[in-house]
Amino acid sequence: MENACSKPEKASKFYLTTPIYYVNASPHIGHAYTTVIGDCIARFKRMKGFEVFYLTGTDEHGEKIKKAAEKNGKEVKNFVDEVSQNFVTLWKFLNVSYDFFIRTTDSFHIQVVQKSLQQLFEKGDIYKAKYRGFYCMPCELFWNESQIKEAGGCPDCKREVSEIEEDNYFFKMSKYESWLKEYLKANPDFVKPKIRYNEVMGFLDNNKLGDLCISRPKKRVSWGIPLPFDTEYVVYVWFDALLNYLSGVGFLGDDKRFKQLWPADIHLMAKDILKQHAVFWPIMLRALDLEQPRVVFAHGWWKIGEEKISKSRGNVVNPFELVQALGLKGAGVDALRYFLLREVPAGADGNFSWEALVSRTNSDLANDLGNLVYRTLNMAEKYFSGTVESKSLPVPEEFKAPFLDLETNYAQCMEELDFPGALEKIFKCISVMNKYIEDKKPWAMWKEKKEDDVRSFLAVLFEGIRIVAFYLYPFIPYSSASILRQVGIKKVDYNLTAAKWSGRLTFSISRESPLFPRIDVS
Ligand code: ME8
Repeated sequence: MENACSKPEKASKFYLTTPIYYVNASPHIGHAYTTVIGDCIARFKRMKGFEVFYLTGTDEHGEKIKKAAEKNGKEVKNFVDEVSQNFVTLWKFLNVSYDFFIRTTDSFHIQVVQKSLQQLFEKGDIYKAKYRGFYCMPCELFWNESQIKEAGGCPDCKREVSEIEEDNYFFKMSKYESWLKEYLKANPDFVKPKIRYNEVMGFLDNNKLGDLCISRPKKRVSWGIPLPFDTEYVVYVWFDALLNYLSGVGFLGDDKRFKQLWPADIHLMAKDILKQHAVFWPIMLRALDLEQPRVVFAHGWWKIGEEKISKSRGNVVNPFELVQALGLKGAGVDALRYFLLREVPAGADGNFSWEALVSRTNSDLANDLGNLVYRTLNMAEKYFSGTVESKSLPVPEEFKAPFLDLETNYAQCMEELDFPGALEKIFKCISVMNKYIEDKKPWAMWKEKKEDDVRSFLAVLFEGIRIVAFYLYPFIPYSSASILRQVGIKKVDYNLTAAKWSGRLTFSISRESPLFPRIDVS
């Protein structure tokens, strides 16, 4: 099995990133997906005792952004401030525990970009030459004539491209081509999952790496960071954007912090921007004499039918509206997070539908988890006025295998970003507990006046629920905290070592409204 983010771990820090998202439109479910994956990893790593630094942010320069501002009748800086804030608001709403939100219009970032450009220019890795090519504005990518002819438009998005001829600055990527090939051969775990690694290797085998045009004349593109050695030009957005991973952790500003955090342990993104992260980025780092990130992980796309969900295709799903439509109060956010992480393996594409979201929520969260918690709390209330004090905690035979499997293999699944795998293990324990209630028939025990048996029966269930709530924390943090409060655990230290059978005998419940009422689909 592949291991995306555990090896090799340096000291106790863990630095992870999402892409910085374009601010030409508001965030959608695709952006939420990457950021929720990042949050799930960040919470898990914190539970394992790592000092986590989780970076996300927005990519705010370039022609595409300026055009979007004009279309909205706004001054460009006001426009990017507004849209960037929509991302911040969404991440707070989705309970994303990021540590820093970077914007490419932040002045410290601009300085890092300019200083890095200057370094590369002085080193001779940047030169000026005539440029002729075809430009796809939505992708912010250049192509040559044969690529355009073959694809009948932009090879990535199939849209129309514009022909451009002008003097520009180039970054000598070709100089590093053989180094990159060797590096990737020697580090087959650098790009994950394997299918994406093979894609990058295939790309490098079938294409000669040209130098990268990294400037745009200011007269054509005015919204960008000026080149420090020629202010008639601004820098290409990708060159600007990728450097956020360095500026976000103190590069060329706070040496101590930078040394502590760099290299990144995992860069998360979808497969659409793999080339920039697995080809451009390692070469930029090599040219800057910096260490390589540990892992570049490219997940799949959420689609509707055959179409990728994207703002330019106009089929976006708004996460705020989805959560509201679920009508589950606070737990609606968890339902969406759960669906995104449970429904498809992180490497594969997923098909989004409202029906699938509702069905997942009803079956797993309302029926299985919600019911288990609700029934157990009800019994504690009915039989013991909410306080269960048991003399013993006999772990039932049928609990042993699934709980041991969870304890032994959960971390491995999480390290491999196998979220459905980790959740299946948790839900196996939940279903065993539900079956235990059916089999044991506590109401019959109660009738037969076996009070102590009912006490230990409930204590076992509460302990099992306490354990699964810990393991669920990275996925559904709001509900995990609520479950723990309801079984009487007020102060929680989310640590994996606490997610074990503890021999706890007393549970004093404190009820809250049901977590996941069934959603009516009629
Ligand atoms: O590319 N399914 O920004 P962007 C899954 N600014 N993930 C999706 C998705 C979908 N349908 N749609 C978007 C950029 N994403 C650059 C990045 S980084 C130095 C610069 C997610 O706003 C996914 O993470 O187009 C994808 O890679 C990213 O949003 C693209 O965001």
